[in-house]
Amino acid sequence: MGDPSPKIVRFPETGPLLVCTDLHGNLPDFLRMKELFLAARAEAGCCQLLFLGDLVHGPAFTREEWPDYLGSFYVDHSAALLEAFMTLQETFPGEVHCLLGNHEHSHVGGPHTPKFWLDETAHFEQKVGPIASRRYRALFSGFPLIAISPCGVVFSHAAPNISLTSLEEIEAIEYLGHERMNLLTLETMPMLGRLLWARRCPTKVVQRFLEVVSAETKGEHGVVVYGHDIAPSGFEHFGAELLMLSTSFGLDDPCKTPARP
Ligand SMILES: [Mn+2]
Repeated sequence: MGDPSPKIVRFPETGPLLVCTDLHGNLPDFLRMKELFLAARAEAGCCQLLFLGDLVHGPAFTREEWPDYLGSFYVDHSAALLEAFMTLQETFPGEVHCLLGNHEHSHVGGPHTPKFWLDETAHFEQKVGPIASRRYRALFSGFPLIAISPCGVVFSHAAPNISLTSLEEIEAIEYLGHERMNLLTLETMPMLGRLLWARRCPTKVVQRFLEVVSAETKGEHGVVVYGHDIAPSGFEHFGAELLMLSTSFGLDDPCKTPARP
């Protein structure tokens, strides 16, 4: 049976859209986005807020142990961040979204992730307990995979290193049953794996991806914005088609845009 949750978010024609990625339990960064969202909403009368996945699973170091390569210090507040996200989503229905990241997928059918703990999927569920784990799995199961804005931008968690022939292929993706996915070579990964794990993407592949999206939405889509990786200056672009926004960790606070007051 197919998953009934839509895998594609389609944004309205007008209004501001705020995008942020890979918070990995960084609650102050989430609250900053919330503040910007509320301000933009008050000014414009509407606003869309999009996270590109990996809300959860943060570093487990004390301030003393914190390595330089992880950027500005923060404490992992993954569960509190999810609670704040759900509250915001309930308060503003249809305006707050999060794409599925590989870290959320690890709770609903993907391979368990070993970034900051040997098995941080099991670690997180053990920490929050079975009742909260069930709620969070239900939340993650409903996360979409890509978002499309009529202004010409498409959003995904990782680089869209997939050969897409129709958007229906994305709608048909199932999250369950990928626990043993081979993460070592992209070639062996299914479409879902590539959408959640690819760090880069050849120009021809992203151009083809954008052609398919443009043809099916009768739009002119020229850019894919994604996250999943560290860009020390906050963002990085590859050619004209790919814009990567950095993860929260691995980056000093002044390099996060817009800058904190
Ligand atoms: Mn990721």
